[in-house]
This record gives sequence, structure tokens and C-alpha cells, in this order.
Amino acid sequence: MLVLHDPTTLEHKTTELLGSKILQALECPERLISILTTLKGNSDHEIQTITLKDDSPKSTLLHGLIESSHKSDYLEHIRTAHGNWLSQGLVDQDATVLPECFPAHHLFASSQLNSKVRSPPKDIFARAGFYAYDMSAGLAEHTWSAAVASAGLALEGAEIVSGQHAERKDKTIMALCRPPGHHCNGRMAGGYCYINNAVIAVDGIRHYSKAGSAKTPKFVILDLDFHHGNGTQEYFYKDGEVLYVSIHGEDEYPYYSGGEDEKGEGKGLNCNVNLPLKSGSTVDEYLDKADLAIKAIDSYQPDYVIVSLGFDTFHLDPLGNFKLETEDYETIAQHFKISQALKLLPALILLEGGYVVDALGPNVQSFLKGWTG
Ligand code: SP5
Ligand code: ZN
Repeated sequence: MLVLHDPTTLEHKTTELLGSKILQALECPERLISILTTLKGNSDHEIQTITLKDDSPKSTLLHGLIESSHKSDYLEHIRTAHGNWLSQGLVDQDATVLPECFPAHHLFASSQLNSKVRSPPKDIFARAGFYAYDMSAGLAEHTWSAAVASAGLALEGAEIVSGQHAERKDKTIMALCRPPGHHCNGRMAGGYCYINNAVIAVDGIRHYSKAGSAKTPKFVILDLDFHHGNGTQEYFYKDGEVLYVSIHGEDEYPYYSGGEDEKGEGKGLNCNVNLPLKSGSTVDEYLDKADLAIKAIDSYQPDYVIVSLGFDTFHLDPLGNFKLETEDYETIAQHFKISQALKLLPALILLEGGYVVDALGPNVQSFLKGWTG
């Protein structure tokens, strides 16, 4: 399989609050090194290294897609906050900007105060809390450039799977996105996510497919990260041309979304399928949910498949509580091929989470083996 990587994504390093401790974030560059090392030793895969040149047409397209799907004041914050803190002596060059106060709108009974917590504050510390909803999406020196590069990999994949790339015509691609994207809703960072790569993939394919067929394509986003992709769900909730299907830990982070009763709204009604799975679940329980996902996907009849692929479903993962083993990823990926859509359609696989560094390479390799058959 063609696997896309951009070295710029390795430069992003943050600290986070986890439990009661400030630690090096579990979402670290070594995760990608593990994947690259394993896949380089496997002749079934071709790793293509990409670096987007500033002011190239693709970079301009990428920034356009990011700006049309994410709020401009939010993006400016992600781009500039670390530099602003640094120039005011508030953070060291190699340290992370983290929030200290969040706008908790439910604390205020009156609607006047409620509207205040919805407007960007002037204070530099307050702003860090306004544009994030947790303390796992801090801003470091290279966060913005890495997040753009990560989204750039999703766009490169979109160009290829839509058949509009000059050289490559691959039907299935994995983009080694880092930082991940599925918790970002376009207004706030959270859960290690700053730009939603699945959103860029869909909007990218929409852009490229305009050059091809007249028909507007339908998408399925299959989200297999341990955590519910609240950001992706929110972005497409009223869309209707994107089916979001997620298998994730029940009642786990991000805590306020992921219920079965979240079905989409308006044109998007019934285009959102949450399949929460109990703590301690093994591959057998996982496959039962996969069958429900397949049913929803095949009755929707999509044209493209985006997979938000996380490996925090691994039994040793510090942020998950499923009991999947390395071999299970091959079984699961192979099982999804029962679906006509997943078997036949162009598919773009995007990396999301997965925090056992040494297992990550083998787990990705196992999944790709099952997916390619
Ligand atoms: C992309 C992705 O997988 N993001 C997940 C971020 C989850 N961060 C919060 C996890 C909450 C863990 N709860 C406390 C654990 C103490 N050891
Ligand atoms: Zn996750």
C-alpha cells in the first residue's frame, strides 16, 4: 500500500495534563518512527515522503480548505499563540502553552453572561482556554506547521484516491497524519487535535472530484479510534452527504458525545451512527459492532471511504480499555471487507490515536495486511 509521510509532522512535541500529572504528551513523534520503521521493513508497502512547498498551488488549496472548515480566529490562535507567549516571556521556546481557565457556559444562569463566554477574550491566558476544551492539545513551537503538514497528507491522499493526481492512481492509501484530527470541531482544539484531517480529506475529494464526474460524491467516515470523534461528528452532523460511523469506548473521553441517540439532524438525519462498546471488550464483541457498521455503510451507498484509524483500542493502551491484540487488527480489517463498499471503493486511511509506541508499527502493519487481503 502507498503510505504518505511528511517529516514536518515529527517536529510537534507537547506536554499535557494527564490524570494529576503534567507529562510529555503520549501523542509523541516516536509513534510515527515506530510505524515508519516497521513499514520500511515490509516490501508490501511503499512509503512516500512529501513536503509541501509554501506558496505552491497545493499549499494554497490546503490553506483554503483549512480556512473554509475551521474558524479564522481559532486558526490564528493556533498559529500565533506560542510565539506571542514566547515574546512576552510567558513560555520557554521548547515548552507548551496550556490553558488555565475554560469558558464554562453552564456556570452562568443569565443569557447575558452566556453570550460573554462565547466571545474571544482579550487576555492572553484566557485565550488559551477559549480555543481548547482540554489540556491535551497544548501549543508548542512547531504545532501549527505540523498540523498543517498533517492535513496536507490528507489532501495529498484525497488527490490520489479521487483519480486526479498526475502520477499516482492508487485506490487505497494510508496517510500518516500527526497530529491527529478527529477531536477538532473547527472552533477548538482538544485530545491532541488541531485541524480535522478527515474534514480536509472529504473537502479535498469534493474539490478534486469536481474536475471529474458531475455527480457530488457521498462519503463514509469509519472512525475506529478508541475515542469518539466528536469533532468529525459535529462537522458533518447536518450534512447528509457524509455518513459518520464510529466504534468507540462507551462513556469514555470525550465524555459528552458518542451516544447511540446522536443520529444527525436535518439533511444529516440518520447519517450519524455511533456504536459505543463496553470497557473490556475483545475482538468478538468488536466484530459484532463492525457488522452493524457494515450494514449502515452498505445501505448508504457511498462513493468514497475515509477511515479514521486509531490503535488506542490495543489491550495495553494507556488511554483505552478494549482488549485487542496485534493479530486482531488483521482480523478486523479483513472482516470489514464483507462490506461491498469497503471492499470496492477508493479508501483513504488516516492515522488518529494509539499510544503504545513499540506496538504501533506492528499494529498498523497488521491492519493494513487485513485491509489489502
Ligand atoms: C486522538 C486521540 O486518541 N485523542 C485522545 C485524547 C484523550 N485524552 C484524555 C484521556 C483521558 C484519560 N483519563 C485519565 C487517565 C489518567 N491516567
Ligand atoms: Zn483516541
